[in-house]
Amino acid sequence: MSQSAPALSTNAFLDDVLIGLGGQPKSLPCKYFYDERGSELFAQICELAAYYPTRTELEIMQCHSGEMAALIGPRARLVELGSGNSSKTRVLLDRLVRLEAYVPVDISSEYLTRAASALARDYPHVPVLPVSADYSRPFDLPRLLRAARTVVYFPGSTIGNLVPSEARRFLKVVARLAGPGGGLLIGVDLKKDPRILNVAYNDPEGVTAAFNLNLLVRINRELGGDFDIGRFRHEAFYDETHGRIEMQLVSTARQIVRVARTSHAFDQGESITTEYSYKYGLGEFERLAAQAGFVLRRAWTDEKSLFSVQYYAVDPSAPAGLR
Ligand code: AVI
Repeated sequence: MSQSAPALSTNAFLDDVLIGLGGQPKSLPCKYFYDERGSELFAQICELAAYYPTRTELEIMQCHSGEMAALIGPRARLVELGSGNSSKTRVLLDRLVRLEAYVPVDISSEYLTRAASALARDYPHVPVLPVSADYSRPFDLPRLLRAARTVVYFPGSTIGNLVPSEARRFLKVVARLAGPGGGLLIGVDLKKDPRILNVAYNDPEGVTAAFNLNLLVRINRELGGDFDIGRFRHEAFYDETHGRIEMQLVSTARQIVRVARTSHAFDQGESITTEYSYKYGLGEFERLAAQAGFVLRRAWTDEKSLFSVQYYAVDPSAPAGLR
């Protein structure tokens, strides 16, 4: 509960934090996990034995990249959203024929520049045209004269961090970006035994806990907050009703926290929701994508059906408003 008037701010991070802490229940947007330390911790999560999505998606890519490349076809413009270090993309780039351009889009220009120059060195025949942008907002693509089609690549099941209504809206924007004849190659985490999910977000090494708590460290550093990190603990659980992992930071004491001249009272056991990670059934995600103007061409999964990579075409018969 916010006990004093929020400070005036021109800072989106501060605005979002004050709105989230003022809500009931309290929440914080997961996009703010990724400062430098948060990105490092996320990279460590991807290497954990318990966190199956990254290695399983890579395995699917390695097994089926030939088919994926055939569906994408020659002379495409491949646009990767949230490209990070573009590691999974290399598997595709090894297979794609006469790619007109690879356009990595990432909010972190530092990551982007590093990844783009490494790719340009390793794939000298592929024009790499990085775009530094927050892909959740409208942005322009570099103009190309010859690209046959635009294919958007959105790996990592980042789509799962949006609630389904936001995911649908986001996919509509992607369909518009890809345009007529375009496609979408997307990584989607699947529903499974909740025990596997619960361990993946509660790793014994405590890296996910550190990743979650780092959000409070970031608020303290960047927004002058006074969160006592020792008085919050990480919690993550699978909510079967909503089909999602919910991550929270739980206050272990009754306490008042100050952020930018606002006070926020916590009861003992009160939580801040920091992330949802939705898991889908194959048909369930296909229906969501169809509502955004996509038709499924092919879905690949691993042997245990933990994760999927799916290729969609922009539906030529979808009404313009859907695209
Ligand atoms: C980035 N995103 C898809 C991850 C996920 O699994 O939802 C973020 C994450 N949160 C905790 N561990 C990983």
